[in-house]
Amino acid sequence: MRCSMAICSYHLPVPRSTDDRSLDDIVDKVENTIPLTLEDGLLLYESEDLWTVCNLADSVRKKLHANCAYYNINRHLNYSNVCALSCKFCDFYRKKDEEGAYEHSLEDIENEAKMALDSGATEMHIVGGLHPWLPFEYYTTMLSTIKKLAPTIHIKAFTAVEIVHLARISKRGRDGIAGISSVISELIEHGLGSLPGGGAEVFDERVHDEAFRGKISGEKWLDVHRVAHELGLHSNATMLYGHIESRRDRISHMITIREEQERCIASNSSGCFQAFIPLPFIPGVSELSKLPGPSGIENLKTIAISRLMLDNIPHIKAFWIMQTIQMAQHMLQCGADDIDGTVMWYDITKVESDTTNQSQSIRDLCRAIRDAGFNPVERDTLYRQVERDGKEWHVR
Ligand code: V47
Repeated sequence: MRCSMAICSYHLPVPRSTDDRSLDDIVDKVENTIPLTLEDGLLLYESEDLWTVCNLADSVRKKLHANCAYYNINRHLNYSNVCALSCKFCDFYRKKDEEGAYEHSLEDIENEAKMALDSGATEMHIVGGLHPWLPFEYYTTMLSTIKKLAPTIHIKAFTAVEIVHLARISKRGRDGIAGISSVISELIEHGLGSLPGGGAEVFDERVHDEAFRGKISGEKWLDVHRVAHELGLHSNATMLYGHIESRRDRISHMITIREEQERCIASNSSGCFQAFIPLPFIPGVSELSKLPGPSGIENLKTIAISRLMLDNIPHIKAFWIMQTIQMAQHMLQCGADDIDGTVMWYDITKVESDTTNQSQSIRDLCRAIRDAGFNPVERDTLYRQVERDGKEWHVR
């Protein structure tokens, strides 16, 4: 089958592996596109029939995307690791003047944009810590510098947490919707193209207070994305799992995202959530480093269950940097349809190397996707198919 972004209408019966019939009701619901409940989500997690869970998710994924699996040519940029917050799961942040603390100059950022352009990238994904002293102009100049040098590159930047921080430092007020709207509008004028999904963590108050007190609440995170959608930006949503949250917290988080997307679709906002990205907790040298992080099976289940719970989100991303490329291949067979891109430098987490130099060549990404049994499709940030001739590209 040729790959296209259109939703495919063919129907695959779900193959079953065992005599266990406990998932029958859920299979029925999925086959009849009935949204799953919190209890359904928990039953899927508790089931030992991983094969059925994954196959069910694969059947949904195939209905949406047939045999296509998406990747992009991108460059991640972490402009500073200095952060006013001290989230317990994070081993990226540093305090100002602490060893290893950095902030990139606008010259560095210009060089990054040149390298992105030279590599034929379609996207720069830019996030950083909540820097206590960088002025708002640093962020707007960053965007306009990149846009001037590389107007074709889509800038996906700033988590909802950073947006609230920018509203505060630009004296628009920390909490008001008007301030958030005004800051996003100004960033759009300077070249912002969409919001990444970071900073959502898990929307549970107990977990928030224990592991990332001081960060914006779940409601505030949703407010920022709602405003961005109303202003015409698409965005993503993440979930950081495998630390001190429960499976119930994860399913509630997914249902909250699904409800927000429902509202978004019903209100005819010009932007919506495009992808959901479950992020497995990577202990590193964070304050929670004694925890083991989620197992491979938990990771597979979480991807599959995300696909099943989030029936109104088009894409489920297995972010290869955090999942590893090998697990991302398995995940393509369990509900994921996207593995992110070439990346190049990534500083927030490190799984397989000690350095920020974490990249995959286009050839290796495509090989991994083909090896998993799918057709690699290069997409831009908005999931439009890219036609490429070396560094030159256009969307279909
Ligand atoms: O917000 C921080 C998470 C996020 C750890 O939108 C950690 O396309 C695991 O949001 N272990 C940033 N996760 C990454 C992110 C993202 C990644 C890829 C694609 C997209 C997208 C978004 O990483 C943070 C936080 O939730 N994070 N520390 C950790 N130790």
